[in-house]
Amino acid sequence: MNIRTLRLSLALCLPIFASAADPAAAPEGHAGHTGHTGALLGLKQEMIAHLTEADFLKLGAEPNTVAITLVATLTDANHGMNFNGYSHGKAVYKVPVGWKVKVHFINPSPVPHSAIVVESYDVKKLQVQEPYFEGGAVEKHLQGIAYGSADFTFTPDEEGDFALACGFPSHALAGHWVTFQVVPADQRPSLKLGEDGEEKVLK
Ligand SMILES: [Cu+2]
Repeated sequence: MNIRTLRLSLALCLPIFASAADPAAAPEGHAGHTGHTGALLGLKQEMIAHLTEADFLKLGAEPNTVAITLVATLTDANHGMNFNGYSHGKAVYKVPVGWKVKVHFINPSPVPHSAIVVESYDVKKLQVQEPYFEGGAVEKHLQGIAYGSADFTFTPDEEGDFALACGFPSHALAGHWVTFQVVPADQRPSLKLGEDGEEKVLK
């Protein structure tokens, strides 16, 4: 790992994230979420105002497909380096092997973020060049996207522990990832939000 590069990229992020540290200045939260301080993070609220937790994981229109909406910086948790408000793997997606996964990535913030599916231990790397499953990343995931959205689709063909991680260098190391488990084909897709959350299974 190149520590100098890491320090530099963290230093570039800190002035923006540091301004979000004062919870007393937080405006009203996003419906259904706590700790949402979008104004301080410079979020374009219109990009996420329509979303609810039900959008985070849905069955797709076709059989054996799921649709995931992944919002970078939905809240100020982990200095904005979260997906749907969760970081450090603390939201857990489970998808059966062989199902097609359509991801709608949204970043309403001015700080570039991205999304890429990686093996779980790869979140400790400064950067990952390629997604583990073909198609499993936004384009130019190392550059990231600010104030934008992107879609990608992949079909995991192997069970195991993976992560949906931010591909912008150093962000996954800082906790910008959620857990993505590919489970046996006879299980149903599910999502658990937070360590104390209830696992919601899609019927
Ligand atoms: Cu990020």
